[in-house]
Amino acid sequence: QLRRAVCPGSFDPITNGHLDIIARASKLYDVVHVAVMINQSKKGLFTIEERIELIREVTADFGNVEVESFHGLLVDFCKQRDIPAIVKGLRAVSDFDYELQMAQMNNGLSGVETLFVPTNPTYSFLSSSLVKEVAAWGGDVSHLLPATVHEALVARIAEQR
Ligand code: COD
Repeated sequence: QLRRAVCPGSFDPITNGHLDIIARASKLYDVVHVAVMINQSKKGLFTIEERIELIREVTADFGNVEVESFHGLLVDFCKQRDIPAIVKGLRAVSDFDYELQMAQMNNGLSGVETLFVPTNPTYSFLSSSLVKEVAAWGGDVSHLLPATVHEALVARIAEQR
């Protein structure tokens, strides 16, 4: 039986920090599912389809990453696909409180385990929202995103002006 894990998130858009966690998970598991979780209360800069497309492009070389969106609870995504493990990056202690709550809630709901991978220190300050803010004000974020994602971000910001 294939060993599966999921890397969930909003990925609006995917950053080098996300990509580092997905790459490391893809070496530990046979199949890594990347789940773009739909949150109707948050309107993103990119549509769900655009996020999926960008993630597919930058994870294609890994060979064992499947990307899809999901509307609902992460534990239901896992149940439907027989995924026993959630892999998450931990950036700093500030992430810990909320991540621990979610890990415990998810485990209580369905028994799914959460495994934390310590963030590469190069990306410990990096989040999609900071990248969008800095880019919107003209700051250079090209070193924080895969090249195709950076191009898409710059284009989207230009469109919005
Ligand atoms: N370095 C390493 N890892 C990173 C970095 C970085 N710089 N940035 C992000 N990550 C990792 C983290 O593990 C993070 O959790 C994940 O990538 C996703 O990040 P984001 O910002 O795209 O996504 P979030 O934080 O909005 O994702 C939250 C979820 C969508 C995972 C969560 O809300 C969820 O599971 N929602 C589904 C509904 C549900 O089941 N709710 C109940 C939860 S108990």
